[in-house]
Amino acid sequence: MCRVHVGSADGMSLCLLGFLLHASTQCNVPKSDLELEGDYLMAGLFDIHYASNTLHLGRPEAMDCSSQPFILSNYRRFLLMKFAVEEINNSANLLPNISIGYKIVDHCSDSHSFPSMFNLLSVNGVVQVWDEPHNKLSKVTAVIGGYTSSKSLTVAPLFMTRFIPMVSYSASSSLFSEKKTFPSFLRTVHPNKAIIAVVVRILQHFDWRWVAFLNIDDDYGNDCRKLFIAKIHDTQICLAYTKGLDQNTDYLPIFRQIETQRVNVIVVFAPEWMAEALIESAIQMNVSNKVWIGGEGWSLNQKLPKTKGIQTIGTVLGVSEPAKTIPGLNDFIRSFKAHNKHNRTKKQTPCNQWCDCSLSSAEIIAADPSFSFPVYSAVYSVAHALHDALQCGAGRCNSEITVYPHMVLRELKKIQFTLLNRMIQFDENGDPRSGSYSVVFWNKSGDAQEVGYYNFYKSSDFFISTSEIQWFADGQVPTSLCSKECSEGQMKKPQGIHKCCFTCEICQDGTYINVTEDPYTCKACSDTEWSPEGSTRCNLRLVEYVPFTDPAALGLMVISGLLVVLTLAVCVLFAFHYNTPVVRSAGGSMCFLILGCLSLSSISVFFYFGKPSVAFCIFRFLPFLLFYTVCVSCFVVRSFQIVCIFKIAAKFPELQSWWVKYHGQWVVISVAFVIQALLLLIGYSSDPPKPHNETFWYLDKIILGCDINLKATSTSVIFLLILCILCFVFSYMGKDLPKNYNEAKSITFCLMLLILTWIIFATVYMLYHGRHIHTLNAFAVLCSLYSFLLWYFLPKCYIIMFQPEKNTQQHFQGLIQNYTKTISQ
Ligand SMILES: *[C@@H]1O[C@H](CO)[C@@H](O)[C@H](O)[C@H]1NC(C)=O
Ligand SMILES: *[C@@H]1O[C@H](CO)[C@@H](O)[C@H](O)[C@H]1NC(C)=O
Ligand SMILES: *[C@@H]1O[C@H](CO)[C@@H](O)[C@H](O)[C@H]1NC(C)=O
Ligand SMILES: *[C@@H]1O[C@H](CO)[C@@H](O)[C@H](O)[C@H]1NC(C)=O
Ligand SMILES: *[C@@H]1O[C@H](CO)[C@@H](O)[C@H](O)[C@H]1NC(C)=O
Ligand SMILES: *[C@@H]1O[C@H](CO)[C@@H](O)[C@H](O)[C@H]1NC(C)=O
Ligand SMILES: CC(=O)N[C@H]1CO[C@H](CO)[C@@H](O)[C@@H]1O
Repeated sequence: MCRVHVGSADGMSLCLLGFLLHASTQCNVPKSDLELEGDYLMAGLFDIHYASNTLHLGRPEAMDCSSQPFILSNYRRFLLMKFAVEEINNSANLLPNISIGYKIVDHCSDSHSFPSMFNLLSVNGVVQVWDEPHNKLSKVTAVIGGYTSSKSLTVAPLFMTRFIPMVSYSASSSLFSEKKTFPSFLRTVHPNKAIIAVVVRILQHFDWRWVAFLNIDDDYGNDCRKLFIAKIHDTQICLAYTKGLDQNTDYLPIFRQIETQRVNVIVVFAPEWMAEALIESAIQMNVSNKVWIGGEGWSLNQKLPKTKGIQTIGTVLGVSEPAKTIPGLNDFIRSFKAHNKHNRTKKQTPCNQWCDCSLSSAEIIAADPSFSFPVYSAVYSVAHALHDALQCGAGRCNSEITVYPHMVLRELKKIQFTLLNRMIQFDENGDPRSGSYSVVFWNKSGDAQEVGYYNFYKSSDFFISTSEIQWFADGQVPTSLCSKECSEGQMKKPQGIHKCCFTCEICQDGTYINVTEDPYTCKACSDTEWSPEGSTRCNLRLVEYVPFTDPAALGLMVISGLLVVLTLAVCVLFAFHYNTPVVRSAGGSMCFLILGCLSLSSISVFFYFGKPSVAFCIFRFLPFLLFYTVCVSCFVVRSFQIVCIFKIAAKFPELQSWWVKYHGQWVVISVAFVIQALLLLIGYSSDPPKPHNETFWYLDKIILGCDINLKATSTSVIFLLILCILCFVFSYMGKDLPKNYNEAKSITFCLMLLILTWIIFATVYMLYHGRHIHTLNAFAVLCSLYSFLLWYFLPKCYIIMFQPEKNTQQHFQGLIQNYTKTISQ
């Protein structure tokens, strides 16, 4: 039995803390496969057996590993170390004339392996604690191992305190990159960060966003999970389900949960033995149609891909270090087995350096080859460091130098050599500086077929050959989504805590969605843009207005020019026949004022076209409102006078004399003009009309127009309206006056036309909102002007020119006499 005696202290229970005291270990070590004498020793930690942590012992004692379950792949790794040491030993270039030996420990238990560790550190059964002469130091210059992160964490402090380099071939937890805590820890395997990056790349490549993550509940598995969650944080991947597993886990509820959540992709980070249990129970429980993504621990497993029913669970992908055959290893294993055919009796089991391994060489060769190269390169790294520390070269080494572990550590950090075409070099954290990963697929013949790679240190190039993978779903790449992706133009409305679960809602018109920016909100388009329902972008609205070159605009401007010409012609005609009764009865000099105002009003028409500016908007309404008011007030006065002459004058003669005396007509017209001018001035100065972009009626257009502020302009419009009504009332009162001598009748008719025009315009305005509403508005203005010109002035021109017999004093006298006769009857 391997016993640990506490020397100067008196408590046996302090055994495990013995390294603080002056402790000694006593192991009578017989010749074993796990040990080799040499000038310098390497320790090797290999989990050849596996003892569960739940094993409880009654007292502190070393564990007998050989009775625990055997792990074949680790046995192969142990043989690989043996092979590497032998190769180095026989090499003429590396460490010439120096022999290296090893002490390999079966590191089967996490908590019960301290005696073996103390054995490694001891010299002649004594563990040095204080700074004592160097000659009493252990011959162990470096440790190769350990295998799992947890076990490495437990024993690392023993080696760290002495700066004994620990080169692990498999402990990938991120913790070991922390050089403050693990100053002499290096590794030839990539830290978990790297493999998690590959797994996430695979998930992204196949667009799997709804995944489950199962991990062994230890330092390795939990580190992987932590890194995975951090890595997917900014991606579209959601972690639907996660669970830490141990050997007592009941898998049934886990698979049920995964099934209810409809997760189709399961990432598993577990060691070989756990993955075997997991996959076998998945087969048993009829789990089907899943994609499994394995970590390095089991992706190159040799037994599982050949298990019966493995095809039913779905497709298995894995990430592993690239397959690398170590030349000569298989021959070595065969010859080793040939020399060790005889059964050895299990005599003494010193410090777990015993293996009763009656296996055939074929079985060993076929074991899981993962971590082969890391083991091989770890041994070589230490040898190279030792080589450098001993200043070896040209067939001999400097024999004066005594090498201590810290010297090996210093050299290890600097080494740089090529092994099997691969560069071996450590970065400042003791992690490998370069490397790559393979993506493997478990094919129908039960092999891990390489289908892709990931080169993460150089340019992060990633490749995966989808066509080589035979999916369970008839060649279709399986999907794993919580909710189906929304179709274009739809926004995601989150449901629950996961960003992957949502319902889709179509974006309303006038809004758009840019999924690369934010898939969860429909953004509103700006005022100058538009979009139909379900848009991914906004379109510029079409800017519309009536340009001067528009045919309708040209036509209206010509007509309005014609108006000016006509009024001028009428003016000339009236001026030549100024003293005739027709002109007199039409208003005499007032006619010129009316005609002038009609011409001035027509200025407005020109400002209905072109791109509106503030000035355009002002001139669009101002001339018409102002001068048309004057026109209408003239007609008010005319119709009032007619009524007055024939009806009121008789009853109120003093009113008529007052009217004549004070030029009542001009007073009224001036007052109307001043009132309207003031109203417009106040209205426009408080809030002048501005260009207005009409976007309400048409989704895809902007109609440029003027913003008529009703508050500011309504008073002047109402004033004009009142004048019109007055005019209408007066002219209507005179509708039964003498035939032919009847301005009142034509004024009524003009006003009727005017009102009709604007009623029609108002109706159209309510129904039609296109750009030609402005053309129609100009047309309505022209109609208002022409109605007076055509129906009031033109008949008089006709009489002047073609019926001069009616344009005589006698004719008028006769008419009036006739009228007075009918009145008096
Ligand atoms: C090899 O080492 C032995 C002692 O370890 C020494 O006697 C011998 O000279 C060395 N040979 C060479 C070539 O250095
Ligand atoms: C799996 O399927 C087999 C046969 O199809 C059935 O006998 C067995 O009970 C099923 N197991 C479970 C856990 O559903
Ligand atoms: C070795 O032991 C196994 C059983 O442990 C036995 O079957 C086998 O015959 C033995 N071989 C020799 C050479 O003794
Ligand atoms: C499976 O993969 C192995 C190794 O890559 C290959 O030799 C074999 O042909 C593959 N089998 C099938 C059915 O593709
Ligand atoms: C969406 O947003 C991205 C990032 O802001 C931008 O590069 C892209 O052009 C946008 N797509 C569209 C259609 O506007
Ligand atoms: C109206 O639209 C025109 C043309 O798109 C633009 O230049 C102007 O700034 C807009 N005006 C307002 C008030 O939005
Ligand atoms: C155990 C072993 O292989 N030892 C070898 C070490 O290397 C020398 C030559 O350098 C051999 O003679 C030993 O047999």
